[in-house]
Amino acid sequence: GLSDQEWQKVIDIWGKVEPDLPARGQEVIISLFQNHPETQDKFDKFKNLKSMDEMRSSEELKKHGTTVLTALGKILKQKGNHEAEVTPLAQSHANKHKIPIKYLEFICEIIVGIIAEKYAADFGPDSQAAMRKALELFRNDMASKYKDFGFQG
Ligand code: MNH
Repeated sequence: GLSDQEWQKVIDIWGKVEPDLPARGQEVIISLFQNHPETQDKFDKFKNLKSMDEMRSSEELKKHGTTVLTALGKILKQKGNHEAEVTPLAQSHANKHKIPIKYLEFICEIIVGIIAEKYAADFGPDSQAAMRKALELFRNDMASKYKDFGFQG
């Protein structure tokens, strides 16, 4: 798990990101699709978006980015006691959306990269390491639920 200080770093940096969730969420989803095109095929509602222009002007994509980061923020704020949040998310992502754990690794890496780019002054090496640990914990708990549901992930 994470120490109290590590959780505090995670909570602090998330406090900087939170006012900009729609913009950051949009960037995260677009970067996911650009760097890992296979992830876009998982979205019936986004697979038709081809150019960068189409992605940037999709209000639906921006809304989804906000949904994802809002859910992630809620999970991070639980400081590891996130069973109540992670269980339904694992359920939908395993059984309904069929999202491999590998894709969760992709998005977590992109989230860290975008925070590093946009909040460099507030996201030093210690904060970055703490955030990576928190995201790893989230993914591990998702993976363990996937297993319970019999999804190979
Ligand atoms: Mn994801 C829907 C959170 C990563 C594909 N996602 C949702 C919803 C939330 C959510 C909340 C809406 C409620 C639900 O269906 O459970 N998603 C997350 C979080 C992460 C995440 C917190 C990681 C961080 N999701 C991913 C990744 C992919 C993905 C990675 C695919 C590569 N998610 C989906 C799809 C939907 C969805 C597909 C359904 C979208 C729709 O049609 O509305």
